[in-house]
Amino acid sequence: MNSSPEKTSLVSIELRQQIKKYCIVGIAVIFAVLIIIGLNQFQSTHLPKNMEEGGILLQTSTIIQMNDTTSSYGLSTNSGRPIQAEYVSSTSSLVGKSIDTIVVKLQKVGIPSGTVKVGVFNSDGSVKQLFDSISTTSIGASSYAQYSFSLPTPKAYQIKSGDRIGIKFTDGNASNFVSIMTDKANSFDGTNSYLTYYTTSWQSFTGSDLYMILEGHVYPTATGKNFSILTTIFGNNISDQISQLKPYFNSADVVDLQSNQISYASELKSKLGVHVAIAGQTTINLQQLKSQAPTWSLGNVDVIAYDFEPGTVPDFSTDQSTAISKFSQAYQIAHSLNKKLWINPTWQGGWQSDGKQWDWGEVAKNTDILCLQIPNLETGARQFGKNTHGMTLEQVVSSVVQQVKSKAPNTKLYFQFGAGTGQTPQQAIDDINKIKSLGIDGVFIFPQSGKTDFLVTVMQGIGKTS
Ligand SMILES: [Ca+2]
Repeated sequence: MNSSPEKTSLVSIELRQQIKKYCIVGIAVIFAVLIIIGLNQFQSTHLPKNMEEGGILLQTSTIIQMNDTTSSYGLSTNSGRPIQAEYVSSTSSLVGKSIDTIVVKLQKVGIPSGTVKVGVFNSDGSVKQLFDSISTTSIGASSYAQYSFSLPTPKAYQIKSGDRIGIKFTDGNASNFVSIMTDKANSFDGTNSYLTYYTTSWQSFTGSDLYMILEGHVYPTATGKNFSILTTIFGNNISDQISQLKPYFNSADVVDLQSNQISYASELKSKLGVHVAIAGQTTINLQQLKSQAPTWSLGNVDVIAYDFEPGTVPDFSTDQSTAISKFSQAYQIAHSLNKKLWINPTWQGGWQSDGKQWDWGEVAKNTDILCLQIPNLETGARQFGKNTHGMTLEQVVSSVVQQVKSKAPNTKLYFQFGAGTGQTPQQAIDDINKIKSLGIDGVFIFPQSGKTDFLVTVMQGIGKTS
């Protein structure tokens, strides 16, 4: 996170929120063309301290199921002895425990080539559950080092009696192999769990263990009234919309206004109890934001929103370092006004020309709220997921959660779902319900102008009430 002179005074302020907006500009000349223009919105929100207990701050917790870090003796793994593992007997303390991460200590000897598989193995040596793989080229030769292998979040594996947890390497030979560290002091779980390796049959060493750390992680998800919603209200009849939305919003939520409707901020706060975000009335660049934002009446505003999407935002770039520079500047602008920053980039815009995707953890370091638009991955996402980058909606969300929560754990993470042409509330409900338990802080529901009914239906469908 960037630092600013105001940061200290904002420590108790939470954020969330954000932006978004789209304006429909109908140019009904001869061609009666409707042009939908995405409006950037900047909003800022100060969240009260007590919001931190209501689904705004969701802390990931780590549960360590095995922690044997005694280093005694290395054992080779190669074609003649392809599996080294910790055996889980029926009385093992590991039975029934959930893990998503395996840590072992490895060293390369000679010049083995191939891939080491890490996970759980069956009695016949086949892979029961692969956690991850590592090429021998990525294993150090000078000394033993810890290597960590994880299932994609939020997947977990529940350990069963008879499991063999470890590594498998079927290449190499007696001179070129992968060595794994063991504990000959049997520090873990007595003879209930112990070292085993496979040659042409399983060999058991009840007085030893692998050097091994097994971890599970819990990604709490707020539910019901505490599930955090970002949304935007625009168009006509703002007061009527506020009245209609009252049963569904509370202090866990952030509602965005465009800067020309900022006068409704006090009504939003008093009637809905939400935090208020503000965005530029039209798509503006950073320089315009910097000059305009101080002129807005920000007294009831908590968050400033900065949109970042192709086609509508002058600052847009697919280059990660360029984008992060923009986010960093926006952060400084928001915090100079004692507001939090909400950025709203698109997942697809995060694919660089070289084919690499942004590291969303690095992006998240430069904002208080990261809301990731997943256009075409929004409602109807499943069709999109099959033909774009080969990732499903759940895989996209899980990968972003892992990056953001590991590098910027204090940044609030949201995904945007919207009401595009021809999309139904049920599609949004189905997709949100698929990903709401994946470790996110909430979702941004973007209705088209004045479509309050859509918003209400979605709120009901995902169980969100005040
Ligand atoms: Ca043991």
